[in-house]
Amino acid sequence: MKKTGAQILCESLIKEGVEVIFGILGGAVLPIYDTFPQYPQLRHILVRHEQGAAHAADGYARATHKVGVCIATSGPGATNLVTGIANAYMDSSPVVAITGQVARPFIGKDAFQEADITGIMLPITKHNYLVSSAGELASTVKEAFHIAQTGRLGPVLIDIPRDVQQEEAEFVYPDKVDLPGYRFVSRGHSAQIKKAVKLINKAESPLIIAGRGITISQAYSELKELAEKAQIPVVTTLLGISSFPGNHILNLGMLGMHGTAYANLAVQNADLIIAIGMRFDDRATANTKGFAPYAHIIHIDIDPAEIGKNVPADVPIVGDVKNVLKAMNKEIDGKTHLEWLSQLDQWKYEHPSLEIGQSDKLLPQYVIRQIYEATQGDAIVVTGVGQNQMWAAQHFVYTKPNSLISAGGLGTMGFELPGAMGAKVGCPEETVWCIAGDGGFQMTIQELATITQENIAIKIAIINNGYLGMVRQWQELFYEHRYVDTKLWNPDFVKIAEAYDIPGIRVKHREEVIPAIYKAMDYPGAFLIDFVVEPEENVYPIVPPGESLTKILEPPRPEVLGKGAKY
Ligand SMILES: Cc1ncc(C[n+]2csc(CCOP(=O)(O)OP(=O)(O)O)c2C)c(N)n1
Ligand SMILES: [Mg+2]
Repeated sequence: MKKTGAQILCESLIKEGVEVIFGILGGAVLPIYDTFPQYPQLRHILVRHEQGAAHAADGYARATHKVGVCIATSGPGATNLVTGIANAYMDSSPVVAITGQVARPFIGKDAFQEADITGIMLPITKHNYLVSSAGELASTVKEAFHIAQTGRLGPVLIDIPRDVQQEEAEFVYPDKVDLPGYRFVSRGHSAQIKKAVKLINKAESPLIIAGRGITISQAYSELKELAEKAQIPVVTTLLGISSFPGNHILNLGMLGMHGTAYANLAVQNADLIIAIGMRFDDRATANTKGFAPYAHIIHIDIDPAEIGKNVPADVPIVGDVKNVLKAMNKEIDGKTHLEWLSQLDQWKYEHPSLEIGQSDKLLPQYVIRQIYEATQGDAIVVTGVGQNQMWAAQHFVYTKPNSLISAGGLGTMGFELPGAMGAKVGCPEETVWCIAGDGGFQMTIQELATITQENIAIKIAIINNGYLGMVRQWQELFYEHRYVDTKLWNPDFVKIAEAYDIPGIRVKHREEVIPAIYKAMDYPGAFLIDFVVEPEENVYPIVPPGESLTKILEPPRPEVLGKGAKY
């Protein structure tokens, strides 16, 4: 039976198991929207800015391990998706973006709302399509979903001219894809695995660096088995947080620019690094010249392009980390590494990096810690970018797999609100906390309307320091305290929330924190807390930009100094 391109698209999405689409309509996607009522199984969530649609699809994808879908009209609708798609690309998040394009006869004529979106998105998508006939749509959707969710995950764009949406064609959904040029390796090479096992079995001070690849391939138990069997301590990248229990004795926390001192010291003193599903991002490695000077490096990643890109690997293993770890674990000897672990304990004692100082002031770290205490880790935390993100990474204890969602690679302010929205839509049973910066929150603040219209019951904690805090911190530490344009005049966020029909309260004092958090959690719908925190609090430890991981600046407050900590 013949169907229109728009119907073929909807039926194909249903075949792929899609339940939710985030988007905004416009002329070039009207035929698609016009068919939505025929497919009530597809829930469309009307956002207020296309950037929000892309971030929501990304948050949904990360929280559910499914593909997130967003849709926008041609021209400005499509270009508004760009930041969100780039964000998904940098963090290997499987998103399929659908855009309307001007009708085929108008392409290349600078038609109204025409933009070469496949050209624009070429470097920020894993693949993209400009669909030239309705007959191609079904196989295009099949391919797009296959590419987005296999190998190294990532976003795929399908650009569909308006007249293709209206054209009729036979609908047959293919069983398989035919992509001879698209290959990925999921099983690691056995000889490489043997080499790695040999190194692990003879290492004296081994260290695991766990990245987002663990979460993507859901290799939590395999990672735990490796760490526990051979007593190997684990440090995580920002996106690797929650791939290994935050309260595990072998977990040293995050490495890198804002990593714990002991995680960074572990990297710099290890004789073997087992880097798993991570890409040696510069925020994790600091200056690569001085990175892990004594270590052999085993690098396990599904993407061969990552091997040797930033840090050379002695034993590269290309494959899905779950499969590779399974194979490796069979051959690993039980070990205790007593000397190494006691050295690490010593560093922990000397550098208590994450102790929160005793203070009458409202410290942002305390706020995050109390959200952890109230939830006991049973929540998904979605952060903004900057200080709030680092405090959320440091002071919440992520005991549950995949419980931190954050814009790591692109560092996109404004991700927090729509990202949290997407996570909550995907996981309605979960408590979702949006930890927002007062700056970042205002970049996608309009999504409060979506939250109310669609009843998305997220809890929003604004870490309101009245500054573009992380940049102010850099001005303080590296630009001799010259605060140029980082101070923010802010609106009354509680009144803003109320205007969007979301209850909110302001918290200015320490003793108000816990009751406010419980009030938010007890409320059945969305709730906002404006935490007016100490404005010039800094994120510590910090490795200054350009330095190597051993140059660790720790907090200069006497009350949090550990014995023997040096500055
Ligand atoms: C879209 C975007 N623009 C600019 C930046 C640069 N930047 C990084 S952190 C930061 C400050 C963020 O301020 P806020 O959201 O209030 O968070 P805070 O650091 O104060 O917690 C800025 C401007 C960015 N990361 N993203
Ligand atoms: Mg701020």
